[in-house]
Amino acid sequence: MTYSGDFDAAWLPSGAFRAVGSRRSLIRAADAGPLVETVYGELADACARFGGRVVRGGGEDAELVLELTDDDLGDEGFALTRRDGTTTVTASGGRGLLYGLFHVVRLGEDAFAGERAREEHRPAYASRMLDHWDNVAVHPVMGQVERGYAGGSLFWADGRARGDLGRVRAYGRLLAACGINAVAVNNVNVHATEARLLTDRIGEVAAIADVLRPYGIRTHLSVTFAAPMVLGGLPTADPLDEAVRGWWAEATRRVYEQIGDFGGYVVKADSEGQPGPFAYGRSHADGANTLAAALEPYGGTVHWRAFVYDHHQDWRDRSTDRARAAYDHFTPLDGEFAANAVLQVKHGPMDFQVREPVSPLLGAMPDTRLAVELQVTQEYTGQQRHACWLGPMWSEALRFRPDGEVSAGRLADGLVAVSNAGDDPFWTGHPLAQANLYAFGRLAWDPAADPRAVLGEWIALTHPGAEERLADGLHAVLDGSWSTYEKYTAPLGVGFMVQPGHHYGPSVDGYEYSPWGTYHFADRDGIGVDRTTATGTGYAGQYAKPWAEVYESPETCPDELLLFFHHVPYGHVLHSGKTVIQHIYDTHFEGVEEAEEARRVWAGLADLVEPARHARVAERFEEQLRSAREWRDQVNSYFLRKSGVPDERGRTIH
Ligand code: BDP
Repeated sequence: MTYSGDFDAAWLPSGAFRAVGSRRSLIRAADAGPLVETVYGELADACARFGGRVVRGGGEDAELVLELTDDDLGDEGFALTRRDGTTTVTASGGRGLLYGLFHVVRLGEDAFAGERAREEHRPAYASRMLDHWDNVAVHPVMGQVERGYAGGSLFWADGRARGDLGRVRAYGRLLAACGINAVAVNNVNVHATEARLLTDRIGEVAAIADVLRPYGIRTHLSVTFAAPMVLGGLPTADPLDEAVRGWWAEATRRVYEQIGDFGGYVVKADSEGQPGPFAYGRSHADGANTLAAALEPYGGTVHWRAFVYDHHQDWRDRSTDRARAAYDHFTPLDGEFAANAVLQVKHGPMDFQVREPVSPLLGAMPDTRLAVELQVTQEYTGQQRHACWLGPMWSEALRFRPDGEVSAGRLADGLVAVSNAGDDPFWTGHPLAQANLYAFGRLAWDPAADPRAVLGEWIALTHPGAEERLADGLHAVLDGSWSTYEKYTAPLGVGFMVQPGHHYGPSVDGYEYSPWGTYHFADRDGIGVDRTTATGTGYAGQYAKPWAEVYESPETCPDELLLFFHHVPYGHVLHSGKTVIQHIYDTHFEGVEEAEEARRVWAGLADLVEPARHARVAERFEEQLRSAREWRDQVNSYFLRKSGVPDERGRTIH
């Protein structure tokens, strides 16, 4: 498919279709639906470009066959075989066929070489969703996309749904090509204009849903818990009130009149000022279940966020540790949520920091459907001005097992992420941040995949036919970029130390004396938050064994999480053999050196990368380096002055 818009082709440049587009293909599907049409359209376009041919039906001798069969592969799975010169993709549903086609595109020429025994592919997570924190109207403080670093919204412009949805279609196509099957089109903080998308403005959502549907993507909407009052004029939003329940049922019926395959609602309630059931003395299960009941007749789901905490915290009160909040609020409700309610849990207990342990809630609600929420938009990881490839971080989180067993299986039932895409020509502001979006989709399909291999896929698809030097260079600047970012920012899992409000750049004490519950407790003697059961907030005790024990003691706690769980003196010796203070100095110097090296490597790739893309990344590396030095200097001089301990290597600390 070609798009006339002036935006980057990301991981679907036409060259990626050379192998499939130069062959004779056959599509066999008895009752073709919109997804089969999409598969046909993709192949027809590729063939028009590369001289192949695609036919429907039968007969013909083909090199690629895509076929709907009765195989039991689920709606999204597919099987791949190659025998006697024919590569065959079979699927039992249209989505499976589309994912199978994109799989063949990813394999390129390899899909047409030798023989291939039957391989079956099925997604690990049935729900693979992106939340867009997009406002329809530009918000005075947050702008159009809350925590968006890639321009304006893909969906909304000039206060309404875009008239030309061509770019949304291209987005849907990119998402399908990495396996994403659901999108929520507006911000979880629902302001007045956006609230109305649920009722009199649902037609705009329907227009977006129409464009995403052919790529197998279901559309969801963030709604305000107070909707029965603000939209329905009722005196209450009490979820157990009959009139309120009736209002939700009727509003939902109307939504499905317009969008037959509507995915459901996303709700942020009793969180950072959003309304919720607490106002009526009701539980979050009561709240979620009222919306779930309204959605149930139509097969919809409510994603209810577990990001509930007190943001007017007193640092002296150890019982309200923000890290404990989600577990404390929600575990007593296990078993009470409706079957079509999904509790959406941030992967860490705090808020998308560069390093956090995995939320203990994920292992503690066996009778509740859970989804893990990741943040692809780089709010706390460099805001798409810094190169920070998050595949390794997510891979680590998704492989975590609450009971300590290493098993296949999944951490939860679904996977959700906050999108990093916008109307920027490169989609993601930083062109290399496209790799994060791609990796989210691929890891949601297969969380056991090697993240480095996933990055390799993205590199190969995005730069088909490129010299090995380019792939090596991209690996060199991205493979270790999360670790580099971690080195020059907040150390050893302590988190934050960012500028309040916009969260870009260092401010060691930025959140230290405010009520948000985000502290490092540094004083002249030491640093870190005591979250042990013995002497601290008790957070470590929210884990099952072995983790409760591993985290409880500084002897066994992994270095990278030490300050998340423990308050220790600066002279505390890490497993690495370094003291905490020396670790802070060393990592901050190293992080800057690594950023310098990445900038140098990137500069050396100028002859291999399209000039506009190269220039955009080069400009971002300049800013990354400026910012990394600022982090290094602020953090190192802060701790030099607090601790009075000099750098043992005698480097100048500014
Ligand atoms: C925080 C963001 C804020 C979001 C909130 C959320 O700073 O903009 O509204 O998460 O997840 O990380 O609701």
